[in-house]
Amino acid sequence: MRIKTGLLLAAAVLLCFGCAGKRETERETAALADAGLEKNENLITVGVSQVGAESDWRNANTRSICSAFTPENGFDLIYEDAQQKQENQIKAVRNFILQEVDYIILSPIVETGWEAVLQEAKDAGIPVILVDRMAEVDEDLYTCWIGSDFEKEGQEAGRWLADDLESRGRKEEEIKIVTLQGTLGSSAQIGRTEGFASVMREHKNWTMLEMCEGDFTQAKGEEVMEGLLERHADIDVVICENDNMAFGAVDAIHAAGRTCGPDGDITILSFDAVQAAFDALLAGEINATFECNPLHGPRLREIIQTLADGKPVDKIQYMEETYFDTTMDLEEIRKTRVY
Ligand code: GZL
Repeated sequence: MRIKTGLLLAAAVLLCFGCAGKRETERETAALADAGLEKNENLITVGVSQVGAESDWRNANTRSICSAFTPENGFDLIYEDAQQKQENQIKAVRNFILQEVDYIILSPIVETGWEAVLQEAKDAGIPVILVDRMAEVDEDLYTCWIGSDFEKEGQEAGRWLADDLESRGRKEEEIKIVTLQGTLGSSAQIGRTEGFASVMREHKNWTMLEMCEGDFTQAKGEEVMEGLLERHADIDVVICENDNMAFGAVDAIHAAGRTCGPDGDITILSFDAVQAAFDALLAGEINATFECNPLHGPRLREIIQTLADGKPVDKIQYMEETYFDTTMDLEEIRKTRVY
């Protein structure tokens, strides 16, 4: 796996030699070799632009991808962490193009703003595979997308809440809800928000008091939940659009002297189902978490190997997912999970 400074060196080298993006002179090749960036023609070079390291889910996703694209598996991986900034992802994709990688894998932090750079990748003849989140572009600008059905995840959470309220004899009760949203404009946030809203519309006695962006991080989740508790004394349910925000929400609820979880006065529903969420379920701090499978690495490797063999791949590919709550044998279940 090559490092970021190498990308900058490559860009500088190619800019010095007239970066038509083609290594046509021996000097370019020698300069890139000096920078430790010569392309190993025996390996498939894959440039990966990752959102960041904002959550346990993201780190599990990164581990899955990086362990799939190794030299032993026939790959040369160039990995770029965008630190949750779209401009860093766009720079990374442009660097991948300069280095003439064989494939680009991109997890778009938000859905908009990708048309130009993905057109550049297409003009350079480099296939782009979108992973995890979607980009709002013409579908001829990416080869395929693999990820989760976020709207279905949101609907599952809504249906779980309806069943839980009914089991508690609260089916007709006025229920006050707040939402900690993920990064606004990201596919996960858009889908989960809309999916839950579609079920809310079936329950006229449910009210969404307020939705605030928690950016998928624990710190922001805690900060946002503090504000919500100050503004609303009557919260019954908190929808957290990922586990890390849920952990922050739990801390804020406890700090405010309130209780949450199956035996508390505030129900907490979350998404991702990372190992720490199992800890929170077992501690009785949250009620349920809706799985978002981050293990894209093996599927991505299979996709690239299929493309490298000149065979077609499905345009849209969903991951298998479920949910977990405190009625289940969580200690047994967690033993079978790798994230
Ligand atoms: C979902 C992914 C989201 C996770 C968060 O596929 O995009 O981003 O739910 C992560 O934990 O930050």
